[in-house]
Amino acid sequence: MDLFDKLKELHEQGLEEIKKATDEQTLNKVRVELVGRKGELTKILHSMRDVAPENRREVGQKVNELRDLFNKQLDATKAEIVKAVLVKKLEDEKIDVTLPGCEGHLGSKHPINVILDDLESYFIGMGYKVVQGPEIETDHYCFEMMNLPKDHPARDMQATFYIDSEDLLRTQTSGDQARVLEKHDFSKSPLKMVGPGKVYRRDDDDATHSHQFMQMEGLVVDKNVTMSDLKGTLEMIAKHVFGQDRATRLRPSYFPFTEPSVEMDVSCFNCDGKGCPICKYTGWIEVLGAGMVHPNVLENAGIDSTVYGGFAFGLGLDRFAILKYGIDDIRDFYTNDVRFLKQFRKEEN
Ligand code: FA5
Repeated sequence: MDLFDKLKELHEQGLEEIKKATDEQTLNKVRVELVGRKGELTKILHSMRDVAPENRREVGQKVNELRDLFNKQLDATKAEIVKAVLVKKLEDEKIDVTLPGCEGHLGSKHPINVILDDLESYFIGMGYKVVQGPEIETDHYCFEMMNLPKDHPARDMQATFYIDSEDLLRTQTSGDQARVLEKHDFSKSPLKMVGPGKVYRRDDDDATHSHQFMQMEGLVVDKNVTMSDLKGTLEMIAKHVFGQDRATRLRPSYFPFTEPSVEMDVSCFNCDGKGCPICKYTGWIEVLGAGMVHPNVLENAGIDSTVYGGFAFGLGLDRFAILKYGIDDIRDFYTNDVRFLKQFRKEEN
C-alpha cells in the first residue's frame, strides 16, 4: 500500500476512533495514537524517504491537513464529553427547591440562663458592671481576703472540693468581690458590680440543694451607703423576678464578710407559705445572703473603711429559677432531659 492509501485509511480510521471515544481518558489515548510524537502521522513522516521526491511535498501537505483535521475533531469531541459530564452531574445533583426543608431541632436557653440574662440586663440598667471570676479559685480570694482566715470555723459551712492546698472549686462567688475591690479606682467612680458563675459545695443533694449551682455576687461600695440601700435593692430584685405579689422576708444571719448580715426568703411557690416538703414545712425558700461589707474586707483590699462602705449580696440563681418557674427539684436543671428543658422556650425573650 502506498503512502496515499495509508493516509486515506488513517483518515477514515482516525475519525472513527475519535467518534467512538466517549470519555476523556479514551480520547487522550486516541490523541496520542494519531497525532502524538510517536503517533501514526509522525510514523508516516518518518517513512518519507521511501516516497518519490516529486510526491514528498504533497504527502507532507496531506499529513499536515490530516493533523489539523484530527486536532479539530479531537477538540470538538473533548468539548462534547466535558459538556456531557457536566450535564450528567447537574442531573444527578438536581435539587428540588420546592421540596419542604428538613426541620432543624432548635434548642432553647437553659432556664437558669434565662434568669441570669434577665438579671444581668436588669443590673446593667441600674449601672452595675458584670465581672466573671475563675471557677477554680484560690483559698486567698475565696476565703482569706473575705475575712475567713485559715481555721475560721465559718469555713465549715461551705465544705469544699480542694484541688491542692491553695486551689479549690469555689464555694461562692464572693471571691469576685476581693478581686474587683483590689483593682477599683475609687477616685474615678463608686463601685457597682455583679459577678455571676458556677460554684461547688460538698452539699448533700435534695430538692433545693445541689453540689454544683449558680450564684450571682453583687457589690456596691461608695461613701454613705446604708442598709436601707441594700434592703431597697433586694426588694426591687425580688419584685422584678417574682412580681409584685410574692412575699419576701429578711432574716438576720451571719457571714464573716458582712456585718450586719441577712438572708432573704421568698414564700414557697408550692404551698404559698403554708408549709410542704419542698420548703421543709417552713413556708419559705431562702434565695440569697447579703449584708453590709465588713470593714476588714475593704481594708484587706487596701480601701479606707472609715471613708468607704457598701453592701454585698450573693443570690442563688437556681433557687430563683425554682421559685419563678415552680420547679419541684433542683436536680432537673442538671439532668439535661429535653422534655424538661424545652418547656422554657417561651421564656427566652
Ligand atoms: C453565700 O454563699 C454567701 N457568699 C452569700 C453572700 C454574698 C452573703 C455576699 C453576703 C454577702 P450562702 O451559702 O447562704 O451564702 O449561699 C447563697 C445562696 O446560694 C443561698 O441563699 C441559696 O440561694 C444558694 N445556695 C446555697 N447552697 C446551695 C445549694 N447547695 N444548692 C443550690 N443553691 C444553693
